[in-house]
Amino acid sequence: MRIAVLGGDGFVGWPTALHLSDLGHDVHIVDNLSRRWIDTELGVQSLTPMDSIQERCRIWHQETGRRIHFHLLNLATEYERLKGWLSEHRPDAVIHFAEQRAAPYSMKTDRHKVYTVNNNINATHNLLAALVETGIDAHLVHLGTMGVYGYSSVGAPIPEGYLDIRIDTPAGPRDQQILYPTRPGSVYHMTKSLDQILFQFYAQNDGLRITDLHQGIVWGTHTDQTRRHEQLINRFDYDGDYGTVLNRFLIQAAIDYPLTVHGTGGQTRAFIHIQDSVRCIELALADAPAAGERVRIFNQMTETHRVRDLAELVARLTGAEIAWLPNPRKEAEENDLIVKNDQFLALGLEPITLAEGLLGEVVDVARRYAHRIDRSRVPAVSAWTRDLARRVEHDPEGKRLRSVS
Ligand code: USQ
Repeated sequence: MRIAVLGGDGFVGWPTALHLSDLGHDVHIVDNLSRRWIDTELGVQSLTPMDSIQERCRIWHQETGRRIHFHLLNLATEYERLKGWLSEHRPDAVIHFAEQRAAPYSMKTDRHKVYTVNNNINATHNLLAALVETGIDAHLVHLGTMGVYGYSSVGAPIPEGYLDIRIDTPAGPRDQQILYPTRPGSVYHMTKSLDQILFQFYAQNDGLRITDLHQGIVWGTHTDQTRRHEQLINRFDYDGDYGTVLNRFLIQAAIDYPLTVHGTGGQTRAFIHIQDSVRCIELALADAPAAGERVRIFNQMTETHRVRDLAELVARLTGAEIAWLPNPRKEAEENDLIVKNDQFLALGLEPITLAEGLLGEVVDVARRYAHRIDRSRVPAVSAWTRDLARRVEHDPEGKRLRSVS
């Protein structure tokens, strides 16, 4: 298949492009390199040294003989170019990762909120409108998030996208399936919730064939393909905006930094290893809905964990200390989470669950590149509200205290 990977320079996009190219697909990365610009804005860099996208593609060709093509294009602002690109390349499938993906970044300031909404919603809508206009019958696979469901403890398992409901009508009770009501916890998660409505409309109105993957928190760094050459290494974020919880704990353990648990650590979240993430995309691609069918939704996760249990596990394995910090986010202190993921299991996914070996691998990567870490960028300081901002802990290491004692 000819596959366009929109956002193929990012944390999940890059290993996905490699995985699909390895399977023999003709892969085209379309990316505006915004993630690299955001690193520059924030004054941070990936823990792992990342080459330019052109260099990464050159190394892949050198190692495998396969070509991955790179196209510099901004989906959100260059609508006509996007349409022209689609007409020229006519992909069989489009994988859409091209959105700003960090909740803390989306909550930093009003400017970051506006950027995240403009970028994410325009990118998605431009793509949908362009697919209709060019008449390209590509299967669109979108990287959504488990966060659209929200984290209130409902007690019942979260279904894959649709909720069975019964409504009372004058003719008696009627059963229906509706999109699971969204309850986003950040502006970023809100954009993914809005995406769902855009997808619903275009599937129903224009028969676009769409799969939406509600992904959990990705952990790990290497996949089978990124291991093949040092310059194919994946990006790895550790900073307070882009680093995600388990990877942050592992890096913090590697550099002898206290594990930064927000609040009581009673937040339960869904997780998936990066290797399973790319495998799920392969499985979803092979299982496209037909034109006229509703959007197919998968829960792309393999297990759930409570944040404090993860911190305690990492502390036990590495001897790290835990810092219990005021939570910069407005979120439930404690929640339960039961999630259905039957569809991927039925398609043959064999989940990689949290194992000491894989956790150790991340700690090893972090130790190897520890010299690249700026400790002052580790604290999560983006607060969800002004009140919370006053309580944010800027110095979980207690460095200031130590320096005067
Ligand atoms: N947390 C800590 N300490 C930290 C960092 C985070 O306790 O140092 C807590 C947060 O308060 C939150 C939980 O860990 O309760 C998860 O935070 P996260 O940063 O790992 O994940 P999140 O902001 O939800 O976003 C990440 C990705 C996003 C993806 C989402 C999947 O950045 O792109 O959509 O995970 S999910 O969480 O299932 O919605």
